[in-house]
Amino acid sequence: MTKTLSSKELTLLDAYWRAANYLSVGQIYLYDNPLLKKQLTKEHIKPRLLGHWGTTPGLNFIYAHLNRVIKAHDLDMLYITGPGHGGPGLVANAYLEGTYSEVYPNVSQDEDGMKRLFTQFSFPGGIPSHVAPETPGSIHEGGELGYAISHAYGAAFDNPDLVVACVIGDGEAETGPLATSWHSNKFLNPVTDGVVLPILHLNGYKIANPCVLARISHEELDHLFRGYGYTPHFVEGHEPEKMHEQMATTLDTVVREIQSVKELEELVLKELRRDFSPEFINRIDETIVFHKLTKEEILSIVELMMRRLREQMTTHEVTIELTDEAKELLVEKGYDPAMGARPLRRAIQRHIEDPLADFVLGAELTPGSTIMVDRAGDEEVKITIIPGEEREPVAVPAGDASEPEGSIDEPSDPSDD
Ligand SMILES: Cc1ncc(C[n+]2csc(CCOP(=O)(O)OP(=O)(O)O)c2C)c(N)n1
Repeated sequence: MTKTLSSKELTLLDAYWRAANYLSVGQIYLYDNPLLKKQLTKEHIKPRLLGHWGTTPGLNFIYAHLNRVIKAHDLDMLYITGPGHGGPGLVANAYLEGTYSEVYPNVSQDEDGMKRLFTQFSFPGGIPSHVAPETPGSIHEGGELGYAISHAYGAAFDNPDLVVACVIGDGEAETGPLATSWHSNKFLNPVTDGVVLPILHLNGYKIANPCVLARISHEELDHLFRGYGYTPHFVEGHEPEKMHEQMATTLDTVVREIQSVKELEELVLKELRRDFSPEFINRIDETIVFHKLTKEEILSIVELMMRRLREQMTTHEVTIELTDEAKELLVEKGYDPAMGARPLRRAIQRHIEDPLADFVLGAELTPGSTIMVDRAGDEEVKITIIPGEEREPVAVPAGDASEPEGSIDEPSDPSDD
């Protein structure tokens, strides 16, 4: 399989990440001996430690990978970090890039500067242990957890070309402000606003205590975030080489997804501008792009539609059961790439409701009966009634499967919804 990262890119990314990690560890622990040229002694270690290591390698990892996609896809990007004491990570990256020394020339790009970088961290007269106003380029102050996503969306509003990557700590995710702010995507206009890319950092802990989102199953997490309107991707593991490749591949996929939505929006607007006057265009509040339905989604719609029919049949005190094969047939008959799942309503009517109605009108359904719906071949549905108690099974004549499917020109079924 072709890899996203060449071996050179992988080596460089990993080297950058390890350098940022070293600079972060140095800030937390080292008072002196910044390049470890001398044998490490107790005197080189800070007497009172502040900050904690847990979140930093993750923040640095994401930082390095975002730099790669910014260059690879020519992106305009902002990085917001929410988790706890992530300060050393962000300061380390600003130093590694040279920005820190540009803003603070006394923290120079040499051994002396590095010593100053390490000693000033969380030290009287120095810098705080979280990202603060004095951190170059910062717009989001760490320290009080809960506002990473709100600030990320705030940055994206009215900035159509901006992608805001936002790391959320799994501990931070348990604060009230953060837990509610996932819904900010409802206020985003894909044409006039930028994009927020939330990255949930599931390192399992808020300092030393377990976090809920890291302890629930992938399935539950996936459903939760789909419910909020996001498309989750999982990047997980502990071997750096594999993680780099996974992260690079995932970020490329995500960037392509973002770009295709943006391009589609632009295309729709371009088409509209061609045929409609500006007065009309100005009255459009929002453009919503519907993605193609997957087979699983159509199966779920079959279930929903059948639920309605089941409810109706309860007035006759009968139940309906569909085999998986029958559902497959309905999916085949009821899905059209151009029309989505709209023909499904008609397929259910034609293949199930109509033959059933004839049967209900022509014969009495005994209370307690079960209507079995199965597939009788490539084209047909077979319906069998299993009477409540006393009667033999009765086969219902199948609907006319040769009848043409509803076309786009057909007026829509008023019962469609
Ligand atoms: C509103 C608020 N409550 C509590 C704290 C204290 N605090 C600082 S870091 C932290 C843990 C944060 O956990 P997480 O976001 O998972 O970050 P990580 O553990 O990865 O550093 C807590 C509770 C805080 N800074 N702000």
